[in-house]
Amino acid sequence: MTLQRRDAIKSLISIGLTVATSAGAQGKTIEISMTDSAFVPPTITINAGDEVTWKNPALLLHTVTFDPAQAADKSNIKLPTGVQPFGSADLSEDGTFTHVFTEKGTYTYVCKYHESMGMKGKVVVS
Ligand SMILES: [Cu+2]
Repeated sequence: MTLQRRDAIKSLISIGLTVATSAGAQGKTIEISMTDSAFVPPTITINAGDEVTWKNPALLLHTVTFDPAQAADKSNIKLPTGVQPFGSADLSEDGTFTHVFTEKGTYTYVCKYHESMGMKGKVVVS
């Protein structure tokens, strides 16, 4: 391997490291999109302290609902012990909702308008 190539590879590696660590202590931001009847991706695995932003590019109203009292089927909502229910208001086109997950565990949620169509998601915080 020539010196030049090694330098090129080294600088690529350092760019990668910079990107990976730039969010640093504040955690990463993960984006979830909404189609007409699904969260994309439906399941994510993140670290405690990461922030998740849901974006609704669809014309339909959607919600991000981690509250069993608002779900048609309470068993679609799961929260780690001690975590209070939470969720968004109605999200119209281009609406967003952001939540920082500080407690480890498995969370499941729904869009309360399209739950019966299978609009469900899961966040695993490790
Ligand atoms: Cu919906």
